[in-house]
Amino acid sequence: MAKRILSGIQPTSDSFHLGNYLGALKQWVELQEGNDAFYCIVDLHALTGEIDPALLRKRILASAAQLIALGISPEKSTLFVQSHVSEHNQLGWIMECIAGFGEANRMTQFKDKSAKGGADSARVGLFTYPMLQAADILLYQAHYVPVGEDQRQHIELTRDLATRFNTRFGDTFQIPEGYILKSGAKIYDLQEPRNKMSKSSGSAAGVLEILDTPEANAKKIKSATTDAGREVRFDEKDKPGISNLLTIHSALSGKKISELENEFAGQGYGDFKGAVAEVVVEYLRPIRARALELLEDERNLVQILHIGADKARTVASKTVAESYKNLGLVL
Ligand code: ATP
Ligand code: LTN
Repeated sequence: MAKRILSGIQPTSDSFHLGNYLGALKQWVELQEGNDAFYCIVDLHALTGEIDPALLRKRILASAAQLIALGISPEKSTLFVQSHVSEHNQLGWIMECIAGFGEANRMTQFKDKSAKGGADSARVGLFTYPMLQAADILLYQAHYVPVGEDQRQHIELTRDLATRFNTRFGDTFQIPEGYILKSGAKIYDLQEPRNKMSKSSGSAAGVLEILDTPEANAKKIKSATTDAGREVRFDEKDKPGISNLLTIHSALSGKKISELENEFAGQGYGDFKGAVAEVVVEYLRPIRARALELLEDERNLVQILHIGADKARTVASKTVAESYKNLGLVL
């Protein structure tokens, strides 16, 4: 039987970057095949940070357009926006009432994020966010949740909450498993190749954005930090910049790193960077064009998302009804 997959991504940047794509979203596209995949733009989670209404709206739509453009098919999978399906809030509250304060307090992402802005200014929503995430997953009875390593603790919490509920109130939820994306490449900042490519902490010149112009991305690659040597060789310790570019080329061109090392033997870094720029630009060109085209017809894009939400709600409402009934609420 087809496995149910669920994952979510926050609409917190104007554009996804190549790290998001190669580390996560490319696997989302692959997992559509042969599985029953639900992919959610988790806009309610994005409210736990600074809220800029105009920007949030723009980013939700841009996220949807990019996901479709990079291969998430609204026919093959269920693509939707979290706030369109109010069952997320309903089950989120139940999860908050199942979770202990102590176990919520152990979530390291909360500790990291609240430490950045000072614990007193962190919102209550940032603290309860993992319980909403558990609801995102359990509503759809997901078997597998593809996420990065940083989300492992939230998946464990989700499993604990589901098991506790099932034991105390009767079988209600599928116990999900994390599908930790190890196979996905880790991509580093072009300017600071020892740091990961990141929308929040990366340097503007070091992040390759999907919606950036081909010229801008080519320029960033050509000015990427490399080492003083001349050899195009994979060596993460001594040649992090060149290694990162080899990883990017290999992930997009499908050529093995050893093949690339042979191909560029005896050539300078300039030629190699030119080749990487071409591979990246040609790969992203149609994706960017399709995303911009989708963004031009906002009504159509929102309609696609509403159709996804209708499909999601059909599954989610059954789970909420079942959990309400098992809790003793009168339906
Ligand atoms: P931030 O650094 O602001 O937290 P981010 O740019 O790392 O954000 P997230 O929204 O945290 O992006 O990540 C979305 C997905 O992309 C996650 O599954 C994460 O593991 C993956 N991802 C993010 N950056 C990279 C990267 N540099 N290489 C590989 N995968 C990445
Ligand atoms: N917390 C995740 C985003 C997220 C998610 C989810 C991932 C919210 N709900 C459900 C998988 C399943 C993050 O910060 N990357």
